[in-house]
Amino acid sequence: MKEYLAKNLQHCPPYETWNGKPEPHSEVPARMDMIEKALLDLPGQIIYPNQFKPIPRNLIPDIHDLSYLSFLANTLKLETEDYRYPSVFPYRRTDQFSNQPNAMLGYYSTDLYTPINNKVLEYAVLSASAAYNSALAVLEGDRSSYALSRPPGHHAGFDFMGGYCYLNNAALAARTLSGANYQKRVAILDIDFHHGNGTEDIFKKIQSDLPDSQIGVLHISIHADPNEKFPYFSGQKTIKETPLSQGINYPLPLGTTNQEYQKTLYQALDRVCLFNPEYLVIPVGFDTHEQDPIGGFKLTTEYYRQIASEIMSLEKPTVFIQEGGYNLDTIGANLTSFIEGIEG
Ligand code: Q9C
Ligand code: ZN
Repeated sequence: MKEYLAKNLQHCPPYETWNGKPEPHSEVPARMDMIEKALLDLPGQIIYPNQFKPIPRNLIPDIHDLSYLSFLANTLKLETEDYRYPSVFPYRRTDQFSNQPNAMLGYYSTDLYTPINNKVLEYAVLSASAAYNSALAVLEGDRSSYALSRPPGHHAGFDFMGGYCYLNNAALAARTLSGANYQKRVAILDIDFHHGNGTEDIFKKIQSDLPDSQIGVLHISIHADPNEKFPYFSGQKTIKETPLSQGINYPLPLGTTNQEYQKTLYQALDRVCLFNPEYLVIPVGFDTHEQDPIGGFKLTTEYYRQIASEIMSLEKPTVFIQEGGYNLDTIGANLTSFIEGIEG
């Protein structure tokens, strides 16, 4: 399997704010050093950014709003690499926009975890390129590929950033696999600890008017109960009557074990099979691990092998995209176990 590595070691937000106080940022460059170390010990072929093909110009505007992209483009004009954080957010249902820089930063942000500087667009594009190139590998016939992307992407929505994410890597992979008019069916199964609210938002917006029979990209997510954890305002359990365009959500309680997770994984994989996709996109987060500092599930390193092999048993060409996973001591072993499950 080819593994596309976008480490972006320079990307280093200094802190995230919790309860008004700065705390060390969880999404640190060292995550990717540990990931690269693990990859070097595995038989796959690591592809570095100097070998990435550039993302065609039309693709990103297919999944993100032009005004949001122009906001991101304007970050290039910031004078320093100092990270800026929002201070003010629009109140609900306001119809008044503001071009004032601080106001715009609040408008396009969902939280105090995702700062901007004059380099974040470059980092986000490189991270998205790993996802795009992974999708190309599968389109060219590989059975699987893995984008080791940083910054992550699944909390970036059609017109917002958040949860450490700026551009939606998984959505870009799905768009690439599905084609311009979403002719080919793609199922996204998000197994990060947090709800994939950004990806859900994008495909909801793109497909809002479509009946179930015409959905091109189906979004499914297994994640922590949003009554307990970020992103709080999305990811509640789907009911039978919910149109497929809204996505399918499986919230799980804190403390979820391998066995409990496995039951839900089977249900989710059944839904994937019912949809009968040509391709799979799997946003992967090792923040479901028992020792993750910001998670709250109890999955074990050994169990990731089984998750990956259950996914591969569907026998669909599959693109894996790295999202979260914040324990530097276990992220390497977790990735190794997962990749061994992919390779069987
Ligand atoms: N006090 C991803 O896993 N919450 N993003 C942190 C710490 C933010 C996670 C709270 C979680 C964002 C890609
Ligand atoms: Zn996460």
